[in-house]
Amino acid sequence: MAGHGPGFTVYRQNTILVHNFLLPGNAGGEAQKRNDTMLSEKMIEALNGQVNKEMYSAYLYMAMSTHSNEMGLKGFANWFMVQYHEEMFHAMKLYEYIARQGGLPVLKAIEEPPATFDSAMDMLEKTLAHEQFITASINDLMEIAIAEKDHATRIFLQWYVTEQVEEEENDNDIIAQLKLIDNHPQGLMMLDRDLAARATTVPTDFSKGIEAAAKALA
Ligand code: OFO
Repeated sequence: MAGHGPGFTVYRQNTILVHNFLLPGNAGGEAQKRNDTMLSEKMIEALNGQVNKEMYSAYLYMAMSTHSNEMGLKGFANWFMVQYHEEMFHAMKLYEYIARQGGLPVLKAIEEPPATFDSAMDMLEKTLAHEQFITASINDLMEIAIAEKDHATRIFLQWYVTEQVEEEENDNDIIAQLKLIDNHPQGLMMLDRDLAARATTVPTDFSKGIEAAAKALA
């Protein structure tokens, strides 16, 4: 009978739990910090901000993939779509870390990326500039973790510090090749063929969590 017995109690608890997660009034501020979390309020907010930046990165590279296809550069389109998957993985790793540490992941609006670009060089230069921005943001997160003696987060962020070196190196390599090509269509087509070979190496199914997804790939 509704309203009586253990079933009702469980239903009520679930309802309250769902409401705590979904009501807009609880979407930020104090609600981000649970009593049992190892993370400070400031750390949770900064990590949540990074989730948003990584999601924007994915969105930006998806836009560049779309534009590459429009330009007939299928290899560039592939390279950027692989990059999209990398960024989703970066975002999900952060999301899961916040939750595992007892924080509340808070999803904010993702900014609209540009829809068109002047050239392949324009896309790569904007990619590099964006990655430099992300590197600075990761460094800021690291500074917070160090200042707060949050060693778990400091060690977690180390992965991102290393990853950013690789991200910027990849972009610089392609920019160097584009400079050598100097707008010659034949060279551009050869580079496009090379970029078509890039394959996704990160997990793309996060339904069972990052660790399970990584194991499934191994
Ligand atoms: Fe997540 O490294 Fe690019 O943005």
